[in-house]
Amino acid sequence: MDDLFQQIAHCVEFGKINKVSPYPPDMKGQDGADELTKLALDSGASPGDILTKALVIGMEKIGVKFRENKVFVPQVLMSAKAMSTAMLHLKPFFISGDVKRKGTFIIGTVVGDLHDIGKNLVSMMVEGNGWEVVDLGTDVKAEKFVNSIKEHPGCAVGLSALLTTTMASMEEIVKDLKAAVPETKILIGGAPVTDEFRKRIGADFYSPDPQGAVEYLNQMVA
Ligand code: B12
Repeated sequence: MDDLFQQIAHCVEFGKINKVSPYPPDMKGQDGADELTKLALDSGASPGDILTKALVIGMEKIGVKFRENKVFVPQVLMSAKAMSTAMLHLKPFFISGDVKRKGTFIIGTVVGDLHDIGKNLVSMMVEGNGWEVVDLGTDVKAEKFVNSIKEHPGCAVGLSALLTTTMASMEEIVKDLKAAVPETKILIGGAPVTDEFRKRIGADFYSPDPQGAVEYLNQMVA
């Protein structure tokens, strides 16, 4: 089974979705994350093991490569697509409660801001690492974050901002969240955001990339 897990991890790392997918060219015609995940389930592997010993490993590898600028956004999107295709086979087990997630991560781009590419990457990487992700989309007001946090006790929340103007919205939202749900950990990111800014506005964690968010969240539940 370990060999099959390694093959699935490899498919996720290199963005091999399924047999008919032409990407990456050197894996053309081979089974992808889709077929191999089904094979692993049919062979008796537990959905939890497929998630943690195969899919998460592949996503971690691509996350580290992305942080080190060894791969770029399109490769990460292919990996996320391979991972989410495999996840379709596992979803019924998560829904039935047979497999536990690490926790819930709520994410959104702050009010006034419509940029969502970076936010989606963070969302996919966190989900690929075994978290349930609630994506509130873009242009999200504090109230919507607060309502969602209250529906998911013990969750963490991520805020994304890409405009210098919406960094002000981020500051306001952090203030509102700290007042309404002080125990909730707040992660922030987006191109103009810095750790200096995080300290100033009182958020809990800043990362310039999705992998940092994954590592912070994982150590919360370690
Ligand atoms: C694509 C884009 C758009 C697209 C957005 C499409 C979409 N669906 O997202 C469109 C065309 C809609 C757009 C619109 C605008 N844009 Co624009 N846009 C960009 C552009 C080119 C790329 C942004 C991007 O996706 N980067 C790639 C992603 C992967 O990077 P990222 O978002 O930074 O995310 C990474 C990290 O920051 C981190 N991260 C992100 N979020 C989070 C959250 C957490 C919790 C964590 C831990 C990490 C994290 O992880 C990600 C992966 O590493 C940038 C320029 C640039 N090169 O950055 C301008 C840019 C951001 N836009 C800009 C502007 C001005 C605008 C507009 C105001 C233009 C206009 N006059 O209408 C509007 C604003 C609309 C609005 N209200 O939001 C300016 C902002 C200037 C500023 N300092 O404020 C930029 C910098 C361009 C420029 N040089 O002038 N834009």
